[in-house]
Amino acid sequence: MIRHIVLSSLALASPVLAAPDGAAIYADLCASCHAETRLGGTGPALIPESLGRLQGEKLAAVIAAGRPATQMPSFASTLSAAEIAAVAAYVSAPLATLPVWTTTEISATRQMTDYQPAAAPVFSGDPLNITLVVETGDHHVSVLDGDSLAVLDRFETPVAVHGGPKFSPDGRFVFIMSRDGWVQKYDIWSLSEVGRIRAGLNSRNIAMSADGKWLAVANYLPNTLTILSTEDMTVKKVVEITGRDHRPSRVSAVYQAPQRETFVLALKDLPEIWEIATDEDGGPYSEGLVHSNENGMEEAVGVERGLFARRRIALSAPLDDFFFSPDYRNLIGSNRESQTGVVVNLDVGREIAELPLPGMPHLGSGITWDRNGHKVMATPHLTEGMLSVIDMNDWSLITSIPTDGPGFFLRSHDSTPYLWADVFTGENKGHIHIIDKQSLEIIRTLIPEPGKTVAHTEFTRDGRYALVSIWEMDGAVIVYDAATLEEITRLPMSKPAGKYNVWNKITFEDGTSH
Ligand code: DHE
Repeated sequence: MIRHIVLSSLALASPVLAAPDGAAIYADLCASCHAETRLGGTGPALIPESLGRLQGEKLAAVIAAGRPATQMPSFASTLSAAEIAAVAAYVSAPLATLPVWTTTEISATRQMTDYQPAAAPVFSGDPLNITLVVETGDHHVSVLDGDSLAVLDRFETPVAVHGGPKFSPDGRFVFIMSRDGWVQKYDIWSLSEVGRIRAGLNSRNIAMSADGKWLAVANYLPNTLTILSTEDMTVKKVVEITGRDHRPSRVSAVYQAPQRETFVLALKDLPEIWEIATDEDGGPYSEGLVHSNENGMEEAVGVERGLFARRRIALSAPLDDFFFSPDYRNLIGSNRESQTGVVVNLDVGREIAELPLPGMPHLGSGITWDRNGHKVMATPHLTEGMLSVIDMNDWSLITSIPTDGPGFFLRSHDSTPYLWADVFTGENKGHIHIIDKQSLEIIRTLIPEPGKTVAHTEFTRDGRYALVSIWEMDGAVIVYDAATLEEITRLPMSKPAGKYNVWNKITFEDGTSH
């Protein structure tokens, strides 16, 4: 009825074709799922910060066609192309005022289930050889036994999970985050959800403290880091992100630095790195702080101590993508728009080297291994068919390996001589390169489903199987014998994306990105 009035009043208002009113169409057709505020309800938030690259024609195409296997219907037969474009433009416009999302609002979203924790795993397999498969097609996670390859449970997640789930140090609990800021806790032993809370409105990723007590949620919107208690998912602290010059910043990502007992934050809009202590003493690195000032001189700054004490490290330019050396003393960072990366030594708190890194490196997907007595790292590039391999002793570029197209993810395992690199976009998407970690030669290219997206590898605990996603709605996880590279089986899944083995993650396996 409302829609009828909206459209017919438009028609009456002008005999010439009036431009459709995107706001009115939104209120009529979209608000019931996505909320009048556009901040999300059963459907995701529809604001530029959440839509990201889904803009213009791409966004209009989703409104027209809907999203298969979700509640998002097709509007192609309900709305004209001009109406679809108007509503797309409306949801692409920034909100007039930034929403308030403080401890009070976050706490009000907390929902705990009344599940009964099991005293021991309710299944007979190895709980540390569980692999979680994030199925983004219908927003579920499959709990896969890494030995029998049986799916032990399949549970619903918040919409649009992004980034790696984070496991408690003993591997029993896992935390999963959606781009809309929902964080879900799941008990692997009991195969049950524990609860969930909306920690941000537009969130990037999560990190767990080394002692397993705290979970940090990196937010774009608002400009905050939310720290939750992992025990009961209550809000412990909401940290406002403002620079030394009082400008606010989005948090691109947060990482756990286990040896340092800190969280390390990549800030999208400020030339600073933040380190936040996660132990009661304030961490060994919260004292005697130094940073380089505008003139490149080192100067001491105020010492903060105690749980969540903050340290700022000044940079020459913002870095929004990180990789760490295995001892977490050095951080390799890049600004996606620049052609270079820098090495920041976290002990001395300043940049110590520069690296040539063209083609938008995706450092977050980097992995390390030993080669000729040196620790090396490799990172794929998001905009060109290339992998950079870097010597972590002297930060030199060992080689650039040309691939069949831009890749997103790399994986390896201690027990295999190979690394697995996908081609995520371009005409060769779906190719998987198997690369010898010593010769750096591509020894085989797998093309399991020509024309389909095939990406993201994960190994089982012992490295016996390599699991690869056919990243399609009617997709599958392909199980390969990691030694012979022969296909063992396919497990049907709904757009499987990332896969995460408990053991590889909690032991910080070299071949996995952290
Ligand atoms: Fe990701 C991890 C950033 C787009 C799927 N992605 C990460 C991490 C970061 C990141 C910082 C590491 C966080 C962690 O795991 O704790 N991703 C970004 C971007 O900046 C980028 C390019 C743009 C954006 O929209 O945010 C981006 N990412 C994507 C996608 O389009 C992908 C392919 C599909 C999707 O679901 O959004 C995607 N990102 C993933 C996955 C991981 C990830 C599956 C976890 C990888 C892992 O093995 O740990």
